[in-house]
Amino acid sequence: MKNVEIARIFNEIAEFLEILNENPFRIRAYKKAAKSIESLSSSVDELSEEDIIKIPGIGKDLLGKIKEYLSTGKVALHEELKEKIPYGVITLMDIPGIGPKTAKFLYETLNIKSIQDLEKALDEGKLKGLPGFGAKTEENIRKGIASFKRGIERKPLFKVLPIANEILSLMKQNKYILKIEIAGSLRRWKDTVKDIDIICAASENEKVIEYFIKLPHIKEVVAKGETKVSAILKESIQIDLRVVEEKSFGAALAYFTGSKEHNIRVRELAKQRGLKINEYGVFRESDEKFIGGSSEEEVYQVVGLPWIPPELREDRGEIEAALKNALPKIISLEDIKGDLHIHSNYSDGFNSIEEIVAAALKRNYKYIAITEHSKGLGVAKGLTEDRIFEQKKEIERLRKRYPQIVILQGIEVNILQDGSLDLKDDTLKELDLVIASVHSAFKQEEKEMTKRVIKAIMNPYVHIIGHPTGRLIGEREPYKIDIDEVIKAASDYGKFLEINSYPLRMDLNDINAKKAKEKGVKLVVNTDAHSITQLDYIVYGVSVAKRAWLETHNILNTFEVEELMKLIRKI
Ligand code: DGT
Ligand code: CA
Ligand code: ZN
Repeated sequence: MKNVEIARIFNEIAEFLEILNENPFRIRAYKKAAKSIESLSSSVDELSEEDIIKIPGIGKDLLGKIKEYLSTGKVALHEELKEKIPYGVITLMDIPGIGPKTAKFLYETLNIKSIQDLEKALDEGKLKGLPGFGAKTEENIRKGIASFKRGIERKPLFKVLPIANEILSLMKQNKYILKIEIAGSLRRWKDTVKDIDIICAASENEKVIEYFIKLPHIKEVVAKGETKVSAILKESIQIDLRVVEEKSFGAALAYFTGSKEHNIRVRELAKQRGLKINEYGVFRESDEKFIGGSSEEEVYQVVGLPWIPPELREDRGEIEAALKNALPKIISLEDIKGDLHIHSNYSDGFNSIEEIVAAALKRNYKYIAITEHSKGLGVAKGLTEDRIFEQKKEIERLRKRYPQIVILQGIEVNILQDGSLDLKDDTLKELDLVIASVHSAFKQEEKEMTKRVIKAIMNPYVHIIGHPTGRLIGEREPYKIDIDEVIKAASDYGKFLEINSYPLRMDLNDINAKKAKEKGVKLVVNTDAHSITQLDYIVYGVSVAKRAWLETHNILNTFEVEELMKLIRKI
């Protein structure tokens, strides 16, 4: 996506400017813009100028830079900065503990221009004796490098999926390709992925491979053979393309979709039938005769199984269920009838409620809930009681104007340290829907945090616990909480747990959401959108729901309006 590329360029400009010790406001402006662009769900080249200027943090100057990139593929300022400072110097700042001052100092005193240079300098003892570099600092840098390396091993799904889809659509334009699919953890919608795996069948392998390595995304080809290419993308993601014969396509796709654990189980079943499955097909063990493999259905069928959706292929009971013909009827995007966690510009959201209503109607939603933050500490522009009252009036006006959709006035109320809420019950009971979330004091002990959240569950006006574990993928670990106890309390008090679709959250995750289902607790798949484009994030929450084996009846926002209102006890 163009967005990923522009965000990368803006971030790099900010980092170069930091090294040059430029105006902090200017630096922050680039970082903020990068963040907004990265979280857009439509590509900037599909947006009008008026839409782009509405993106938070984009003014005239940055609009100019975006236009420059869209017409030339480059931003002149970025190019100039790369001339001034070697590119590798800014990569030093990816190491936790190394800021712009240190990066600049290392470059100027030891000509360190990359992480490899830095490791070498450490090993050769060159940092010893430099002003400000004691043994402790050296150790911290080593630790920082190790943690950086661990961090790049896996990337959040949402950073990789749009790039993979873009590559897939470019590949589909090549006439020598007969079939092509994304495989691996990406096809299973795992929340983090190591790399991109693509499988294709081609009429001429060589033509396809040549085309692939010339794609604009490719930074470096690591290995190239007749049937496989490994490369690194500009975003530092590894990608593997495998080209197979058409008759093996299904077998290769199944093999490389994994998971490894799932494949092992399928192969065991094959063995029991005197068959052998590998990436080339299904074979009779006695004489190696080829039995099939052009489609995945064929592969599953020969071992006596129905086709299993990739999201279930984790060896978490799907083989047993499939053998009994009892796979869950997992939900799909079309089952979602509304979004019950949306922020408008009444708090820290970007769009007006009316714009949100229009966007929801475009998605054919039957209902939405506007759920601002409450006034408490730490959250931007949280609503006071007065503002809640003002908003109520506006929502009532909009209800008259848009009778085709139900607009609920909700709130995302903060759960305070002791489990009380930062709005009075008298206020909460006036609202249609109450989500309670933890937004502060993340470092509590497990017991305390569990008690805190359960206390919120016990509040009679709370319907939903928002993003129940607080994790931010790759950025913040979940807070310590006994999720089994939380699920039990939700079951006891008839409350809902959220699957927050915000791609950094995906919280509850698949495993916990499946546990909730097994205890009879209903979930709700919300976006937590802060702009109308973010309503598209719903696909990430739906993917968690699929991986959690959820069916429509397990999810609050798949119900029709009337049932929904009963379930939240409003009629
Ligand atoms: P990740 O770590 O996010 O890349 O996860 P995957 O599942 O995409 O793993 P990856 O890329 O290493 O391999 C893709 C699939 O290929 C994997 O899900 C199953 C299959 N596969 C890879 N290596 C092996 C292996 O040694 N044995 C078996 N049975 N399958 C393998
Ligand atoms: Ca993979
Ligand atoms: Zn929240």
